[in-house]
Amino acid sequence: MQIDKPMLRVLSGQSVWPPPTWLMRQAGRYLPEYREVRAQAGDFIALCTNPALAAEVTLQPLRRYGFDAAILFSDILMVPWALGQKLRFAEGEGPLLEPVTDAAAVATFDPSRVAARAAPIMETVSRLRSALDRDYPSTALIGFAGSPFTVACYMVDGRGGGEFPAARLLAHRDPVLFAQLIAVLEASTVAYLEAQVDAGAEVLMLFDSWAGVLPPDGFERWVVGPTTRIVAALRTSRPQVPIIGFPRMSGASLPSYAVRTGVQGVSMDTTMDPVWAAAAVPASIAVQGNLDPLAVVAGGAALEVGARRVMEALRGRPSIFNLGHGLVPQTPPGNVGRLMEIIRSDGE
Ligand code: 1CP
Repeated sequence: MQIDKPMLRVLSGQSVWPPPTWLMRQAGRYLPEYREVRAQAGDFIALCTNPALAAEVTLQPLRRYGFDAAILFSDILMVPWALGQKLRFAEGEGPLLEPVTDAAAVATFDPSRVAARAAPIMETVSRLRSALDRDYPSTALIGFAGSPFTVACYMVDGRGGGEFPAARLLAHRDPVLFAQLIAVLEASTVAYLEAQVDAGAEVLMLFDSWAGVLPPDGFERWVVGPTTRIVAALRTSRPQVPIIGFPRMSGASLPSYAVRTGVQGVSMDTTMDPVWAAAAVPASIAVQGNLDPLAVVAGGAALEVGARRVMEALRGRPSIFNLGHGLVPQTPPGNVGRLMEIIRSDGE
């Protein structure tokens, strides 16, 4: 394990300054070179399951900006896809799935087949690890999955959008069925992430993008419980690999989520006061975040002031600079370059 990588040092509890930096959705539509490969691949699933092209788009932002981490180019919905749920990405509409509404649908899902069906994604991970070892030896490779609750939201509602009325209602109306779906996703996620580690991932991230829609008892049962069990399983089977959790929009629950789930790092969303979070999360757990992605679109004073405010909050504790959510397609690539200059000139 190459502990000299800044990301791995921070996730082992050390402070590194300037903080290692990567950006959620650092590969994607704001980059013209991504749009070119995307057009060549045809549809989005074809891109995610083509190891040569998926590795290429993962590496594109490293060539421009030299981030401290590369994140596998894939999607959280590749787990439902590997479970056999019908999935397509409609142009301009986001993901569309055949909604899961009953026990018969859940019974068709077999977690033990996920890693094998996702073999092309593991091949991408393995190519990426070789490319990093050769060309970017201090850059860490992040593998990821969605957390069970967030993935279940898409599986039950069949689409994105952020409200997920069908999934939230199912959790209330038929908690036994919802728990069965969550259990399938827990087992699938562990197997899928273990396979990513075996292919070369050095850090894992769990995206719980919609954790914030739940009431407190739901947050406990559907977010903290499954995440704690997934982290425990991975810390036992692959103890060398640190895990970052991202319970988006979970507000004041962030520190207790961080402590109780056993993660090595926790990601702050855009709404969170980083000064508060940096103090409230124990210093043995890294914090990651949380510049507003729209400050990167705006550039100028919004970017300078926003970036420096986050930097000041992160100083003196294990931290990773990132955004509070993903880069958006209208981001000018030059503003990402400027952001990296601001971060890297600090402390010189
Ligand atoms: O047309 C395109 O090119 C598709 C746009 C796109 C991209 C670039 C999608 C569809 N997914 C991705 C890549 C992706 N998704 C990555 C790897 C790239 C990187 O970070 O550099 C990752 C980590 C994700 C994770 C993901 N997908 C999340 C969790 C993070 C978050 O943004 O909250 C979620 C919620 C998704 C679902 C998804 N996939 C794609 C879209 C447009 C959405 C959101 C749908 C919605 O709810 O509106």
